[in-house]
Amino acid sequence: MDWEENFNSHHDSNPRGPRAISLDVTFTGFDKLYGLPEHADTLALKGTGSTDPYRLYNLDVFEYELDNPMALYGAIPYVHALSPKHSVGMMWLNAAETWVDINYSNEKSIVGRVLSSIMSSDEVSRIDTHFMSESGLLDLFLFLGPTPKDVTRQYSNVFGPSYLPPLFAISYHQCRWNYNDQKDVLGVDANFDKYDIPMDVIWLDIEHTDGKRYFSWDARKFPESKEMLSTLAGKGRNMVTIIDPHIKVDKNWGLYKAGKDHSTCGIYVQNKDGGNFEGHCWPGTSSWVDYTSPCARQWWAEQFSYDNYQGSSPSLFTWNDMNEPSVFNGPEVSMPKDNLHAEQWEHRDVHNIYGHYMHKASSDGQVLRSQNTARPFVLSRAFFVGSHRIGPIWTGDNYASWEHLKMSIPMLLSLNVAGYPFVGADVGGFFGNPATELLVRWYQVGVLQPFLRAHAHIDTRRREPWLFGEENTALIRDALILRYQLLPYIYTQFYKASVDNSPIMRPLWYDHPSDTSLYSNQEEFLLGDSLLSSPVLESNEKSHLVTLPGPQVWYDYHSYTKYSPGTMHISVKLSSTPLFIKGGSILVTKMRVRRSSQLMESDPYTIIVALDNKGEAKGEAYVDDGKSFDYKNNKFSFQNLSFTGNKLSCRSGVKEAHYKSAGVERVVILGVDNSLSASHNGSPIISTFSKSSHSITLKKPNLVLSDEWDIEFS
Ligand code: NBV
Repeated sequence: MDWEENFNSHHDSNPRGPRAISLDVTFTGFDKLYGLPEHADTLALKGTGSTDPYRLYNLDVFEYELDNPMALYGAIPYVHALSPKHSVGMMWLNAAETWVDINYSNEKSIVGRVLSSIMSSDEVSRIDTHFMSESGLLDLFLFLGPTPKDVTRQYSNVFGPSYLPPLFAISYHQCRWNYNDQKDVLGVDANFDKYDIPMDVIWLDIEHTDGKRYFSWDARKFPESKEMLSTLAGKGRNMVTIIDPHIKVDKNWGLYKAGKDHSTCGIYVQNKDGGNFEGHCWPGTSSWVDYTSPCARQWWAEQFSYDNYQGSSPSLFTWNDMNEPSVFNGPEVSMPKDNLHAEQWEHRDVHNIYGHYMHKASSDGQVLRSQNTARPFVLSRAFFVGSHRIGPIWTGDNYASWEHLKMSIPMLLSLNVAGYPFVGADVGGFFGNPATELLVRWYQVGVLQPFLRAHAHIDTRRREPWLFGEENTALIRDALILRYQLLPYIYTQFYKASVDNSPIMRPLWYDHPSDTSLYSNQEEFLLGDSLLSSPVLESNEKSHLVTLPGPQVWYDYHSYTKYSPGTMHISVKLSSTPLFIKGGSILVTKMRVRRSSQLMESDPYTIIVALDNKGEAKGEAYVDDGKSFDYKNNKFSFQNLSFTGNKLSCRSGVKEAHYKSAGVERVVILGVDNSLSASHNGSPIISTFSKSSHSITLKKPNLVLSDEWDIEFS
């Protein structure tokens, strides 16, 4: 039988005929469904009765639309079903094109009738889903909860926890298509110092290469890349260069030839007739590396060695773009489905996992070049189940508009719910020129999201933080300083994600599943378990709506004002970044800000203790060298901090772990009504009580965070 198809000018020979697989799954007794990234759509998934189903097919979509179930760059076919008493997760592990239909109803199924009699309720809500994939096996994983945190743990047991990034990776990244040449790069770097703004990484887009031949430099623009890298490294700063999966077909280029002539395996994806596939991309005619082949991945990883990647150095890291893969003249700007990969798999079978394997091979390459000593950092645009174990992704080509700023929140939350904690959106918006107010607001939101990178299209005006007048530079500086202050806390959240994949950016319902009023909240989010961000997302807003879930109290991060839970309006200015600390938690921060995270290594900590209504609090602090794998040999410290019965205690949470951290320069206790005196081992510690903010500040307690100690209050 002949199953070939035509799609516009494209032809799919479909030689193996129809092999689709589908399954109906009903979630009985659940109110909402979340997950299924990547879509620019609401956090709570919508019923698809009157729209297309949610589509999962990694694509390079030009100017993607909002509130739309259309496919984007990555795919995780995973849903999380939520009700006040129960959460479950379901992974449909299939890398072929997948569509998911969703129907919410209160109609009773047989199971529903039984459940409603048990639960003595009249209505049991049910969510019907229909999963369909073009080919592949039925490989289904159910995580039975019952709480969202249990689901996360069960997910992590199967798909692994998140990767632990180096500290610079969670700091601020400055990107643009393109920083033009060495002089431009060093000028941007110098301006960050001039304007006193912290920054860890400068990025180079495709124009830095020799004719879009990756692993090369344009010799005219970057004649001395190593010197440039070492100038940056001198300030603790790194660089990232872009490396795409398409390889210019150029018989005179060593890398292309090496791939073509490889002796043990095919390096490039083949067309349906078995020749190397050639398509069109940035460099012109190109071939695509077949990352699904372990042998091709090994070859790719070797390209990152300092010998192969001339002009690179240990402070140079990687950005993988266009790895959906994007093929300019292919169907839907991607690869023909009848292309062939290793072991004769059709592209149709592995499409959604292609970018994941590129991400993995690049990351492996960095580990290899460092002989297993330095943690890798590779940003990818395409992703699949398991990519969270490799490195971060970002949400691709967004637009400089308030709508896109707002959309970054549900998009990043959906990714976190689906098991991908290290994610971010281009700060400022990729396309278009953000109005100054929007840019400032975007920084204020971005600094509280897991991956923080400003980026802009080649046709946009320059928008480095100092180009918008002194006042706005100060606002952007303040936002970035907030990020750097919080790095010890954020890094601790990344450590926790590396143990059990707990989300770093969380919907409010995640920690408060019984509060159904939070189920559709996609304007606010939790950063880790102790901070709540309620960003300003409207132009010219003066009065801002905040929801603080109960039962605990909250404290304004900046003023220490105490709030009871509930929904309220607070007044805001352009300088306001509404951020709240959960009562009952303890955070570690660093208040002295330097040029880069690396230069802050030995700076002392400020511990913030936010008491709950019982006068208690607890928290954690993770510290290591921020760059190597030594933590795997117990060279880290994980401290449990607790405040009960008028005593602040710091205890080692992992006894066998040892890493000597910096000291503690300040302890601030929030929610105290009277002045208290503090002492450690009988020696008094200078403390000041603020009546207006109900806080006590202890100065120079002379303690080390990684030691065990107590501070007594009387
Ligand atoms: O490499 C150029 C861009 C890059 O800046 C962007 O971040 C990617 O998402 N790339 C897409 C290709 C062209 C986009 C129009």
